[in-house]
This record gives sequence, structure tokens and C-alpha cells, in this order.
Amino acid sequence: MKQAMLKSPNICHIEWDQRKQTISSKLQRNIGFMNKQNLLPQNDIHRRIIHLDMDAFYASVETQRNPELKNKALVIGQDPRNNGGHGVVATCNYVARKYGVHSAMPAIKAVKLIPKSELVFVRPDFKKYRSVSAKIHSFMHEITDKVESIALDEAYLDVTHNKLGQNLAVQVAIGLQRRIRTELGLNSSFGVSYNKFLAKMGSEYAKPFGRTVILPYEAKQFLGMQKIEKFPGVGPKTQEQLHEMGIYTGADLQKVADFVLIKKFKKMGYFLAQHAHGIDLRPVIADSDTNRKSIGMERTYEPAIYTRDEALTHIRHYCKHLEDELKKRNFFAQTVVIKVRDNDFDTVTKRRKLTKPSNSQYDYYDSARELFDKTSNFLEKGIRLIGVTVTDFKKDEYQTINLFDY
Ligand code: TTP
Ligand code: MG
Ligand code: MG
Repeated sequence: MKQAMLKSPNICHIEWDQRKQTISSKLQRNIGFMNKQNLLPQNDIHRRIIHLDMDAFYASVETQRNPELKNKALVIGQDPRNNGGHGVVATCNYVARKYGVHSAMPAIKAVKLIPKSELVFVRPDFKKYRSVSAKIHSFMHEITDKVESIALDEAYLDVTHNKLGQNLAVQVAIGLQRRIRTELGLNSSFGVSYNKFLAKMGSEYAKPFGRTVILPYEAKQFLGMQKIEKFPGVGPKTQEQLHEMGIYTGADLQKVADFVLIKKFKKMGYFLAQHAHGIDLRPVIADSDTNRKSIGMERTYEPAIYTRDEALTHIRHYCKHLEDELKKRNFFAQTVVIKVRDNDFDTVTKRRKLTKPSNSQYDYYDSARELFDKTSNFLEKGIRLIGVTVTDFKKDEYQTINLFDY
């Protein structure tokens, strides 16, 4: 791949490994701007997050295996001329996009928009896309195991600490983008920043075949120039309401007091206000973590525990910890399990199904306490170990697919 074919990074002024040493007073002031709204959580600018998204993914895979498609307006989907006008566009290449075609559009509309001589329909081959996606993921896992897949063609990587020992997140991202291009012949775009929201805004800003780096002190300026509809969760209805308030860009949004946004848009307003100020504390949740079957906490006690009150105090503490862990992952658990061991090493585990999936410490505690009371004979010998585990997870799909789409 020729370096010249790559755009130079859109925004990249200082590198993060030098951040502490080069922090200027201007930089300090701009970071301060992001924290001064006291309704909002404290910003965290210390992570290095990459969001990578493949360009016209299905269409590019098809072109890669059949180069004749390259200069055609390629639409992935069933040809509506052969099936009574039905079907939608899964995606299309950038040639087709020039004619105004896009994902989820009725395929028949693509037929109307694109000249017949240029238009080609290819039926999707999901097996192939899954196998290409698996290869991309294997490259990502050579960098870090903190990979959170959002779709077949898109993932977040937390590279704050990475297997390459590379401090510069942008270098890690460039390496990944190059590898995908040289080994798979496919283009991608990435955004690098200190949180997921900015990294994703960055990868979209750069598309296609682009790189965007948004450093902490650049966030205000970058967000300021974004159109309001680019912010996650701003659909046509919210966009209209914002326009009525005279808000068209991120800069307009930054001028609105947090409480105004929260009052008008409730939870979404709270996220909008955070976004306006470059705040997004969501962690990158590793796919391996998402596939976990249970999360638990247990501890041994020396001296042993002889009173119910003391045991329940520990159990209450575990339940609080489990609530935090599940909320971090947008998980809800439907089963609570306790484990108790006495001084004779007799061990018992008991489980209880909740009436509905929950991420509340109080639900966990109610069940854990009832289960514990069934083992109260263990108190006589003295309890050496207590554990509480929650399992039978349901992921909060609503939040996971799009946290901001209320
Ligand atoms: P996207 O990343 O949204 O789109 P894209 O990769 O085709 O184009 P871009 O360069 O803008 O990223 O989606 C990834 C794949 O998911 C896409 O190639 C096809 C599929 N897809 C659908 O099947 N239906 C849809 O509505 C969308 C948006 C995507
Ligand atoms: Mg894509
Ligand atoms: Mg995508």
C-alpha cells in the first residue's frame, strides 16, 4: 500500500505519551471547560480508544473477490427486477452512494436512481462476511483483548495498555488499518480518542479510508463543528426540537446549560450534555467478558463468622459490588447463587431464580438473604467462606445496540 493513498490524519497535534510533559496552560484551560458543568460527571481523558469501521463492508468484500465490480455502482441485496420489486439495500459501494443510494433504502429506488449500465446487484453472502470479520477480529486481538464488537464490520479497542507496548494509539490504529488493507484488500476508517463516543464520531468523520485523532484539548473544537444530527440519539424528531431551540451544531449545544437539556430531553438530554462537553465514561467491554456466564465474589474468613448479622453485612457488600459490575456491562442477571462453607469444610451452594432479570443490589440481596437463612445451621460451626454469584444473564439489548436511542 502506498502511504500517499492515505489521507493524513485530520486532527493530530500532540501525542499522548508526551501529554503529561507538554500540557500547556491553553490545554489546561480547554480541559477545564469539559469539567466545569457540575451536573455532569467528572471527565476521564486518560484512556486511548480506537473505533474502527470497515468502508462499505459487504460491497468491498464482493469487489475484493470480483475486481470487475470496482467501477460499477454495486448494490448488495436482491435485484428487485427479478422478484416483483421487493427487497432493501443492505449496503452499496461509494459509486452507488453518489447517486443517493444508501443502506435500508427500498432496492427498487436504487434501480430508479442509478443508470442501468452502471448498476449491479449482488446477493449478500453472510458466511463470507462472517469469515472476513473473524480475520479482522484476529488482527485486533493481536493488539488487545479489550475488543468490543458492535457489528461484523465495527469494533472499539481500548489500547490504553496493549500487547504491542505502543504508547501512541494512532500508531496502533494505523498498523491495524494497514494490515487489513494489505492482508485482506479492504479499506477501513478509524477514530482515535479518549472515549468511545469521540472515537466513533472520529471514524465517521473520516470516512472513507480515513483517520481521525481527537486529542483531549481538541474535543471542544471538533464537537463544535459537528452538525447536531451527528450526535448519537439525535433522530429526526429531536433534531427538529433542537432546531426550534436554535441549536444546529455542537457549538450551539455547548452554549446551552445542562439543566435545560436535561429538563427538556430527560435521560437523552443528560447524555447530550455530556457529549457536548466530550464526556463518555462507558468502558470498552471485551467480547470475552460479554460472553461470561456468571459474575461472583467470594471470600474466606479467619476468624470464622458466628453471627447472622455479620454474614449479612458481607453479603450486602457483595451485592453492591455485583450491581456495579453488571451495570458496567449493561447486564441483567436472573439467578442468584450463594456458597457457604463452615469450619469443617462442609460446603453448600443454593440458587434462586428472580422473578425478572435485574441489576439491582436490593434484588440480589433479598434472594441471597433468603438463601443464606436456609444455611443458618452453618453458623453454629462457624462460617469460613461466603460467596455470592449472579448468573443467567440477559444483556440490555436496548442500551447495548444504541445507548442513546431512546
Ligand atoms: P455500516 O458500517 O453501517 O455500513 P458500510 O460498512 O456498508 O458503509 P460505511 O462505509 O458507511 O461504514 O454497516 C456494515 C454492514 O452491515 C454493511 O456493509 C451492510 C450491513 N448493513 C445492513 O445489512 N443493513 C443496514 O441497514 C446497515 C446500516 C448495514
Ligand atoms: Mg462500515
Ligand atoms: Mg459499521
